Amino acid sequence: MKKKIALSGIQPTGIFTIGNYLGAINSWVKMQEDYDCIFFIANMHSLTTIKDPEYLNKTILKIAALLIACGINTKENILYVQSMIPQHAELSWVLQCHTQFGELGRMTQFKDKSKSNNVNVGLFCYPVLMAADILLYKPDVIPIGEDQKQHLELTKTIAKRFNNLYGEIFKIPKEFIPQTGAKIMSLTNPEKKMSKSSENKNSYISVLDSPEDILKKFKKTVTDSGSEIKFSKEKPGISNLIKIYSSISNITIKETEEKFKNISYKDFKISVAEAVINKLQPIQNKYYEIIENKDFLIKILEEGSKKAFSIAEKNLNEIYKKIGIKF
Ligand code: AQP
Repeated sequence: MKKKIALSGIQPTGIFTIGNYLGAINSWVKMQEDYDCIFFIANMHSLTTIKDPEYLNKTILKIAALLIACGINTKENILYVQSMIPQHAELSWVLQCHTQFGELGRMTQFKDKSKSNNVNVGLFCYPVLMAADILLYKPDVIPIGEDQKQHLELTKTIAKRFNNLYGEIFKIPKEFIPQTGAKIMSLTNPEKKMSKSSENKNSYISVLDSPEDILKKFKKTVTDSGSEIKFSKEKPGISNLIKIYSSISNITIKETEEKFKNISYKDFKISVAEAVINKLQPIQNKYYEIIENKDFLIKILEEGSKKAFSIAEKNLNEIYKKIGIKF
């Protein structure tokens, strides 16, 4: 029987964090069992923030190597680079003509990222390109972190609007959010999400951080004035650590609370750091093997892009015919 399709992407804005890993990549790896997966490196999205060609180019290959090191199986699934498929940008334009200005202005990520003076139009239109990324391949499910939920809701709204106008074109995708680790927060400000492009290196754990750095960063994490290892709204710092420990160790929040019930904050931080170090060690070892072989990585991305192109070309042709811009 034909499997359902799952699709998701990651921006090459930096080496990914344990937030990206626990919120997204870890579930991508698990989903390979039950779905035909399409994964892409969202380099067009990263142009909204990165204007450094050499850095961007190198990071694309690093992300590809990391995904493979984490367990993405490129023989059975598709891994490609967004910019190799021109249909993403083409469909994005079509969808922009069916999206309201106000809808994009309400996006939380845009509001957060547009606080500085340097706000480009790409940042505003980002969710429409994301809608195009998804709808182009007619996937069934989208594994994402909770931070992307609002963007996926907008994707569904645009798809329904489109289908109402032109007839059934797009499949309405469902989100898949992992139960634990859905949103990992910054280690220095637990009110903000952990981000790979943050200027403060202590705010995140990169999956390639050394054991020494991981321990140092966890020891410095912001916690609260209490002493109990308890998950609650009033304890965002400790709750974030509990979330990290639970998802890394594959146990529930309750089980983590129980396990560390008579432990000090200081010792708990060390235990979280050790669990993260142990989880990342094999991924790092594999990564350093793969990254040496640039030709192998480029070949995988080119092969994946060929497969993605044939799906995207067929689907965009259908869309163009339906909306009356192709004979
Ligand atoms: N802190 C997080 N907790 C859980 N999941 C997260 N994701 C991102 N941050 C967290 C999930 O990772 C996937 C890939 O993200 P992305 O690279 O496409 O974009 P992003 O959400 O903007 O991630 P970053 O790390 O915050 O990147 P920058 O710093 O470049 O903006 C997505 O599924 C996302 O939900």
